[in-house]
Amino acid sequence: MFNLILFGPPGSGKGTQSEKIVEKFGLIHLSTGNLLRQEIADKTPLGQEAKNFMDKGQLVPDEVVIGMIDSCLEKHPGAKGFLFDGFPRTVAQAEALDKLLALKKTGITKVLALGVDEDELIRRLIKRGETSGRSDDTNEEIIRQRFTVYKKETEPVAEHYKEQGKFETVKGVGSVGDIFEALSQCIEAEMAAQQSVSAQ
Ligand code: B4P
Repeated sequence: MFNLILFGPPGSGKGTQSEKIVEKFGLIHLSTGNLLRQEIADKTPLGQEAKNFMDKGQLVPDEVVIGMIDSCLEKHPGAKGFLFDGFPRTVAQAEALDKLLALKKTGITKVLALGVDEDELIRRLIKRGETSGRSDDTNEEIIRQRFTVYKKETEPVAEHYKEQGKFETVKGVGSVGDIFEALSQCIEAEMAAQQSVSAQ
């Protein structure tokens, strides 16, 4: 299997690039942000709990998102691979993901991080908030809170995968097409390396 994590701060373009990657490479897209927003739209108890955290710029509790990912993995037994978008966001989530994948005799192949500076991120999120109706994008204070949480809770996830030699950063500023091209090159190189190992 080819299991990719697209990593980066809020607004770095994970959702934007994920849609293009899954289309080109035939991976199953697992976005915890999208799954949570769907729960909110469906007015489920899980969605109502999640909304309280998301509207404050906080992370939804680990056990909630890990449970969601677990049931999504179960729904796709024959998948060629998964693209994890916005997950894992804490070291506990990363450790849980490693264990879930090990149970399926697979693991994370590569982590690609989108590098974007904070001023650009704030500009993008405020702009998105004007049209998306997303309550976590409309207030600059909440957006800043999301960066604070990112630095404290999510940046250590990068270390977790650097220790495993799987982490690579790609420039996340420029046109969506150019960034996609750079990501595609990394993915193709990784797929070729995986194939040559399995051919040996
Ligand atoms: P997410 O839905 O994951 O979203 P995000 O981090 O805000 O944005 P993303 O990086 O996907 O950016 P996008 O492509 O949309 O998280 C939302 C919330 O859900 C979190 O704050 C948290 O509360 C909760 N949550 C999710 N996962 C969780 C987890 N695992 N654990 C706990 N809580 C969790 O791009 C942003 C904007 O930039 C768009 O408007 C886009 O059009 C624009 N853009 C993209 N690429 C661009 C480019 N190259 N140039 C200019 N603009 C660009």
